[in-house]
Amino acid sequence: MSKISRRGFITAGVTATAGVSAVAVAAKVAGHYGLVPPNCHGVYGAGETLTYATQRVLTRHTTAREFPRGDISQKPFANSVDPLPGNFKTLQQGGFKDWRLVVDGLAAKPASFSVEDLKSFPTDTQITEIACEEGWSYIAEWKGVKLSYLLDRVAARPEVRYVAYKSIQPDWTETIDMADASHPQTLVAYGMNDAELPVPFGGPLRMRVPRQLGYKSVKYITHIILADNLKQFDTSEGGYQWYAGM
Ligand SMILES: Nc1nc2c(c(=O)[nH]1)N[C@H]1C(S)=C(S)[C@@H](COP(=O)(O)O)O[C@H]1N2
Ligand SMILES: [Mo]
Repeated sequence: MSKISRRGFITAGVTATAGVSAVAVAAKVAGHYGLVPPNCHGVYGAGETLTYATQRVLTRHTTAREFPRGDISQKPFANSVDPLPGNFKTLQQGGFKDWRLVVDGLAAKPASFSVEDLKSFPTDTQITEIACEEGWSYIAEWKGVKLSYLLDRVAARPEVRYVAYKSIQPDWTETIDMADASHPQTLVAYGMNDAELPVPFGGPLRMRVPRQLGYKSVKYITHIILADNLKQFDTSEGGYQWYAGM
């Protein structure tokens, strides 16, 4: 995510609550079972490990809460974004007809999809809440195609463990593990509240990861990369947690 720094805000709380020694033990156990998130280090890191490991063991198969239509927020709040680059504006003027989502990396059949292509695939909708780490949230209906469908479509190789996705905004790349990438609620969204996804909310395409905090739901996505490790990606998250479960 972009370069805002509030390192340790959440993990400091977790660490304080759990007690440092208990957390350190949990971190050791988590390391043994492959449950250490990739940017974990130090005492804060141990706190993050505890959160991630707990979530992964207890909630791997759970779903984010879905809401009735009447709960959709009347005034959803679009968080501000850095100025969109010139190539975005050119694509926007063309009604996003030339927008492409490339899906490659560890895939037997890498592909490049237009928004129209994505709309021709099986459609999924969900009414979920997006929550920013800064404290606000809103509920909306998102429409799109399941990320898992795209993973199948490009024939993701069995060694894939992480999925990265990049925005046309150069600072915005995020990564998730397969528990979230193949989760039925993780969508590549092109619609919101029965309309095209508006630009302030990430149109024409955004990732929706409703089991994690808002910054994992990257807007204006152009590239999805399937990988077996995270070394080539920035997992510093601008000081926030890599695993932002909610
Ligand atoms: N490309 C891009 N994606 C982004 C952001 C951004 O600035 N640029 N902000 C993130 C953050 S911090 C949050 S909380 C959500 C906000 O989503 P919203 O604008 O629909 O409220 O988008 C996320 N995705
Ligand atoms: Mo956010």
